[in-house]
Amino acid sequence: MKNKSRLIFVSNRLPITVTKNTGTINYKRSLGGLATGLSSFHKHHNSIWIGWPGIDLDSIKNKKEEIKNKLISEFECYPVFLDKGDINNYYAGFCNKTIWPLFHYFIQYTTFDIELWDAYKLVNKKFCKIILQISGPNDIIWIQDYHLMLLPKLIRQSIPDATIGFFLHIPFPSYEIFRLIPWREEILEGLLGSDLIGFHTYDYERHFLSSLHRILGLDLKMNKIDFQGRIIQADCFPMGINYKKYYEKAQDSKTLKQIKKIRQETGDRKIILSLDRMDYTKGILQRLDAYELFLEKYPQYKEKIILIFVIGPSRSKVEEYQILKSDIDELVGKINGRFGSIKWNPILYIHRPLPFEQLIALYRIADVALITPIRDGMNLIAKEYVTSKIEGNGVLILSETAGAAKQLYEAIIINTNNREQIVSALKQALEMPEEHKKKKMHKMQNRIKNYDVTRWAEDFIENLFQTKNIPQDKTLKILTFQNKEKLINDYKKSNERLIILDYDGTLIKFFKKPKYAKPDDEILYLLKKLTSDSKNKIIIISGRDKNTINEWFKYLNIDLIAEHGLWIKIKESTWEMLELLKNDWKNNIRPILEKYVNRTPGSFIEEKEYSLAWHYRKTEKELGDRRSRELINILETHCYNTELNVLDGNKVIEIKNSLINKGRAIYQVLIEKDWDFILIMGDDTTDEDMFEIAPESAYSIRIGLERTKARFNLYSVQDSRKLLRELSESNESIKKFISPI
Ligand code: GDG
Repeated sequence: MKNKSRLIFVSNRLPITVTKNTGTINYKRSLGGLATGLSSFHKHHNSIWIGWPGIDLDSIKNKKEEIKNKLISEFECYPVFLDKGDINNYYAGFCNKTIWPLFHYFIQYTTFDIELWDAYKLVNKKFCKIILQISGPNDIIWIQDYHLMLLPKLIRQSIPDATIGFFLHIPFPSYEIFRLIPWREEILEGLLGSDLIGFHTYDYERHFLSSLHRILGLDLKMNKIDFQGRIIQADCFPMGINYKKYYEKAQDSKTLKQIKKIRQETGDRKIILSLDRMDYTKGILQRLDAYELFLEKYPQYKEKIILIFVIGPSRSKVEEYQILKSDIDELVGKINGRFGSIKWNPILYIHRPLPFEQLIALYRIADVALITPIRDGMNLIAKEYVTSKIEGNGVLILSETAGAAKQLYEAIIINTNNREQIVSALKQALEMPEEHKKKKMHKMQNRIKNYDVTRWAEDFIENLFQTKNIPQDKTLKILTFQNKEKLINDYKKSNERLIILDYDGTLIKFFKKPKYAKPDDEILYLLKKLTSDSKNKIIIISGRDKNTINEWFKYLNIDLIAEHGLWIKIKESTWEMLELLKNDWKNNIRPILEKYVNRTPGSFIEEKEYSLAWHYRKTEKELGDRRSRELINILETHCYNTELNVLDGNKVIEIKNSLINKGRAIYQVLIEKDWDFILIMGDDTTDEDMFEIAPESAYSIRIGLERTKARFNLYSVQDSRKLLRELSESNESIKKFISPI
């Protein structure tokens, strides 16, 4: 079973909701865009669904197994059971009090609470546990929505080769909003466990990419993200509906019966339909306000129109929703009181979920659908309405901040905050000539039909497969446990060992100012311990100036190479210049760098004896990257056909004589002896010259997950230190005590 490839949908809620009524367990289809949309796809594909069945574990403890078995056998649904605490802190908490308001730009309703965040992490782990139990090696895992943004990374950690897609159904907010979350890095890294990340619109996609760039500092190539040796893709896929189902249902005899019933209440008045789940993002109060103004401005419509105002109850335990509900009740009462008469209420208020037939009947009969969310990921109701208007005799009014507006641009597009505009839109809609309506409807219907929910899901999955075929970075080779064991064994067996270590980014992490990166006790202790073994020759090689390097390491019995190989100092002797160089070029290059310092806040020039460096680590990421590209272009033109070399380092551009490079600098020492163990570690492009020149048998390691000519990669400075510690402790013959410096 586990070898056969299946599609595993994972979402917070299963498409089946379990309820308990005086001891009896009931199973019914869940409402909501995602459940309704994907259910049809689920039924017709070799797929299973993992999610929460919507009931708390505490109330069904002794029925857990029974429910699980029924969900699996009848619906191909695997439950993740959540207890009351999870539901309060994860679902009602972090999901609905943090992510939902913030991603919809409602900062005023957003709570940042570490307890809720912990619950979110915990529940994502619970989902992961179930997925790991159920999934097989060939399965495709497709995770849905904002409740599970940490899940892709959690799965990836356990199944590195898994095929994982993620789709966000709500907007991804702009960087300025997203950055407010204290746990923004974890959320982005969680999502990056996926192979493909989908959004409804290009706007959401570009907000996401911009957050990756600005928060995680990742380099992007269009919509491709190069992260930890994997290529991840972000793209937009506007979700569709089950077109056929709505189109056919609109003509069904049961629907026609419902229409007759509705007509008994409304007479032949023109019907304006408003239908939402109770939510502050939906712009419900603004809509009522606009309707009130319409009635005031155009009294000729008195008794000729009716607003059928359907609100699906939702999240009724959350305070903001309770307040919204009472504000709506009050406003509806006010409008009906102000404009109504014995024969007519301008608003017919329905506060309950409607059976499907009634919903379709309303779609089919409504002359206007007034859909004006303040923010909405997509809004499937707009698409359902258009599809159900089989005669084309309706008008859609839609706000520009609903994802659907990007696709349904024949609608009358409004700004929710512009009351007057909504009023004019209503008038225009009510008076629009039939021919005109039909034309617009027809165009939108075709678009919805061509990209229905099946096509949408297939498109996503096709792209997921294609993403998997993107040549993943074969040059990235993490030093595995086995390789490391071999390295340590080779070290132990050898008698003539050469260890060449870059400093910044290899032995010590980066600091905002280079002078703060002084060696700490741990690294000095490790180096001292390694040098105390007479079989070891240790060289520190750095781009730094010789005085700093000397000052920091003068008490250690090691060789030093400074300024990328210009200077060498063997143990206690004095510094010697490896190449004889001229320096007059600096006068031409310095003014260029100075201009860039003035234009780029946070950048500065470091002047070394035989080189100039422009540092931009403290500059705002995007600006620094852009300026560095510009500067490199200018410098390369200047240095063309000279003996100068422009080095693109880690947040630094360095100009120096091309005769100086770390590879050339270590060449002599590499051939000086028949070394039986060589270890070379470095972290940036300037270290690549060493990796290139190293003999095949050498252990060359690049710190950080960049493509490299080195044989291996290690994740971080901690890992390189760990390796040095293990080497220093591996040799039993030098177990004597060495005091830390
Ligand atoms: C998210 C995003 C995005 C509503 N009332 C009744 C009822 N519904 C059905 C509608 C429609 C669905 O619920 C609501 O669709 P939305 O598009 O508004 O989606 P949400 O569930 O809010 O959630 C949203 C969507 O995901 C998909 O990606 O569009 O932006 O927030 O299908 O028909 N159905 C019945 N009675 C009701 O009273 N039977």
